[in-house]
Amino acid sequence: MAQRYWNEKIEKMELAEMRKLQSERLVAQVKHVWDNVPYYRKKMEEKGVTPDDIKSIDDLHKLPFLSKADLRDSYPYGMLAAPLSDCVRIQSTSGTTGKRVVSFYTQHDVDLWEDCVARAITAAGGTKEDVVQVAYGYGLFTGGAGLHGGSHKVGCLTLPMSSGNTERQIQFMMDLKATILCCTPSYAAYIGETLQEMGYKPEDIPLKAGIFGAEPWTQAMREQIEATLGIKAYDIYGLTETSGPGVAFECEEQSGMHINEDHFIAEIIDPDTGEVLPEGSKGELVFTSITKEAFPLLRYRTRDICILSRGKCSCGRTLVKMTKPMGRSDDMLIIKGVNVFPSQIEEVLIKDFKAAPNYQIVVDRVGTTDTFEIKVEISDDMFSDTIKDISTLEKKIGTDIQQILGIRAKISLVEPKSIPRSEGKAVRVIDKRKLV
Ligand code: DLL
Repeated sequence: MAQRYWNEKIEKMELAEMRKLQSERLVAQVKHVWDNVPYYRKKMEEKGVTPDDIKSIDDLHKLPFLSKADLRDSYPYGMLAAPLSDCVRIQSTSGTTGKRVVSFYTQHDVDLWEDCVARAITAAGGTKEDVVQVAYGYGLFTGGAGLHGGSHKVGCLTLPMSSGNTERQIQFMMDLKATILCCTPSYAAYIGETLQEMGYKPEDIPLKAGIFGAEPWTQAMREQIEATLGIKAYDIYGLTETSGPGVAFECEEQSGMHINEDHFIAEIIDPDTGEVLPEGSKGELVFTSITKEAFPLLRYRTRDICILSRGKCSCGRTLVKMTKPMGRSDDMLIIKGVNVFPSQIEEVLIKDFKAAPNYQIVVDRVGTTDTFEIKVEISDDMFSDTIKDISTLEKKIGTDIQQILGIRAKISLVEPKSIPRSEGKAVRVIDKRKLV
């Protein structure tokens, strides 16, 4: 098999050399943040740490954590570490209100991001001979922009399809002989189903590989996608806060994702105590960006639960591997690829009902498609037995939710007192999907 490295020197670097590189970059990055981000400097001062205390990666644990709450507090420019005039791009998380995260990039940051994605595309077998169909959403979401940039960097012919319009996707895939498909795993499965319905067999399709991420997916789902599309399906991980996709990527061994450690230092912590856990422990993933100029988050708590391992990989890479995320240490759900916080739904319900109602979010997966239902209890004074009133209200809530989240939910108004009460925390979410 052809060599599948984009940057062989880095991807196969010995651990001691990598730690040296990380240490040098960390020391410089801490100074850069201290000098340019008063918000983080204050956090360091509160902890009694100065850049002089950070001499190598062994001192990383001394630095304070950052969380989504910090990003909200400092929105929009408080974490910016470069002059705005040096920034060339912003990207953002999904959702139109509430917990939006805005990430800034200088041209250097865009380049390093695209470089990380180029490694992922190369590991999936991509070369300049390939035609890459990017069916992640374009726009503020990092999926489209990230895979697009990486594909250009490798020199692939890039089809900037964005998501949706599945028949047109298939038409282009066949006409322009796309060999690599990039989208969420649920959209890949849907494209597969549509192809089958149109009478195509896996061998009729030009695809050879897929690069899928942005949401949890199981091994069973991988096998199904691989069978219906006749491809090898590779996982890719990332988050807006750390650039986007490409923080970690799968190689041909398909047993976890290699983290681009020359750009991101990964730690696993106990989500309750913040204590750093030894390699092999299951805990919350924390990233420190050591090369970014504009938005260099130090010790950022991702809330994703996973395990890191440094076992030998048959691909030859020495980069540490993370398992697929096994869950979250907060209440964020990913439904149809969109990040959803129950509090965003509650806000709409409060607005539409003028009072906090009892509600329950029920998420399931039928085949490979997520289903999303919100059961809302009508209060006694609102109770209406005319079906027309009920369906008007359901429609209004549905439209408002879609405006906020960007995805549609089935709204079911249910009778007063029919949602089970809890003596402790209310059970707001019932997630029936088996994602790990
Ligand atoms: O989802 C970036 C991305 C785009 C990754 C395209 C891969 C491909 P956010 O919208 O900020 O960024 O969501 C980040 O999505 O903290 C995880 O919980 C989840 N996530 C991302 N990749 C995976 C994956 C993009 N491969 C959040 N498996 C992260 C499971 C994933 N969950």
